[in-house]
Amino acid sequence: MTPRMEQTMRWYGPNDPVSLRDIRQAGATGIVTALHHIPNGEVWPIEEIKKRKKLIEDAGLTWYVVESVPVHEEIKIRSGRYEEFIENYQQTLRNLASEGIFTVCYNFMPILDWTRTELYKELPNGAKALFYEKKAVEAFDLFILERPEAFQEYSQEEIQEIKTYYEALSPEKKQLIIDNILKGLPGSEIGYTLDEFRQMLETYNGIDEKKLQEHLRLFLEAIVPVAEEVGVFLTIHPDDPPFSLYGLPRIVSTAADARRIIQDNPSPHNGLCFCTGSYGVRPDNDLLAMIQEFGNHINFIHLRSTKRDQAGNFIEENHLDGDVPMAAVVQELLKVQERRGKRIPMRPDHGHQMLDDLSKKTNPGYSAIGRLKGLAEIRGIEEALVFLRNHD
Ligand code: DNO
Repeated sequence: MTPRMEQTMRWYGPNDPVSLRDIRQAGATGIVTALHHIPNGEVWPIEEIKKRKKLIEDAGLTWYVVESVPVHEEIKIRSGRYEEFIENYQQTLRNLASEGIFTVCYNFMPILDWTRTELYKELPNGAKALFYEKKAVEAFDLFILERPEAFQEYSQEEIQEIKTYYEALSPEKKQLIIDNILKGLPGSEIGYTLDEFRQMLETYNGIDEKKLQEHLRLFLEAIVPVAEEVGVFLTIHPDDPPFSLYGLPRIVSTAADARRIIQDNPSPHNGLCFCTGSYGVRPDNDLLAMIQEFGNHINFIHLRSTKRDQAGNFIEENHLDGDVPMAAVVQELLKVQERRGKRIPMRPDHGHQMLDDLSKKTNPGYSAIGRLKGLAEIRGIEEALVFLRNHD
C-alpha cells in the first residue's frame, strides 16, 4: 500500500483569523504552528507547548509540525550570545519531543525571512495573489536603502532603468514596497525600520556564503545529535526567493546547497523542508530530480506553484498551474514515502485570496479558501495516483 501524505495546514495560533474548525472543515487532519509569542532565541517552555497542543487536540486535530523554531540572528553570525541561543534551541527540541512533536522546520535566511513586493496583486478573475517584482527590490536596494555597495553590483544601464522605474512610483507605492520588505510577512517574527535594517546589514560584514555555510554546519553539529537523541526530524526551509538579496549571502537555494547540507551532516534527522514554490522559482532547480536525490531527507513538504516571467518577477499561481509540475511532484513524493514506509507531513502552501475571503482581513498568502482549494486539488491528485499505483 502506498502511504498518503500527512495532510496539514498552517495555523498562526489563537489570533489567526482562520480557525481550527475552518482547517478541519477544509479536510486537513494535522496542524503546523509555532509559538510566535516566544521571543527568538528563548526556550519554548513545556507549559506553553502543552497549552497550544491542547487547543489543537480539543478541535479534533493533531499538532504534527513546528514551523518554525526561529534561529536567532546571532547564531547565524556566530557572535554575541549565540552559544546560549544554541543551548536554548537544543532545550526547545527536547521540550517539543517530550510533548510528542517530532517535526521542526527552520530557515537560515539572513535578517529577512520570505520576501514579496505585492501582497494583493489582482488577477484577471478578481482573486489576489502574492507577487515578487524584481525592479521593486532593486529600487529599494539602490534608492531607498541606498546601500553603497549596490551601485557596484549593477551596470550603469541597469541603474538608469531602475532609477526611471523608481521615479515613476507614487509615494504610496514606495511606502508599500518598504513595508512589504521590512515589516515582515506572517511567520517572519521580526520587522525592521530602515535604520534598524541598515544596522543589521552591518552585522553581516565579512560574512560571505562560505562563512554562512560554515555557521549552518556548526549549528547543525550542535543540534542534530539532540534531535537524534529525542527523535526530532529537522527540516530546513529553502530561501524564498532562492537567490541573494541586498548583498546578503543565501545558502539554501539550489540542489547543490541541499546536497552540501546533507553531505555535511548525513543523519536522517538532518532534513529538508521541500518547498516547491521556493525551489521552483529557479529554472535550474529540477524539482523531480531533487526529490529523487534527497528523498530520504525530505521530512516536510510545502506544495505551491509560482510562475516566472522574462523580467525576473514571479507570481504565486494556482496550485496546479505555473512552473511546478504538481502531479509529477506528488507522484515522486509518493514513491519516496513508499520506499521509506513513512507518511511525510505536507501542507498546501499559500493560496489566492478569493471569494468571501476578499472582504475579510487575512494573513497574506494564508487565507482559508485559497488554501482549501489547494489542499482539495492536491488530495485529488494524490488519491488518483494512489489508486493507480494500487491497481497496476
Ligand atoms: C512563508 C513560509 C516561511 C517559512 C519559514 C520557515 O510562507 O514558508 O515563512 O515558514 O521561512 O522557517
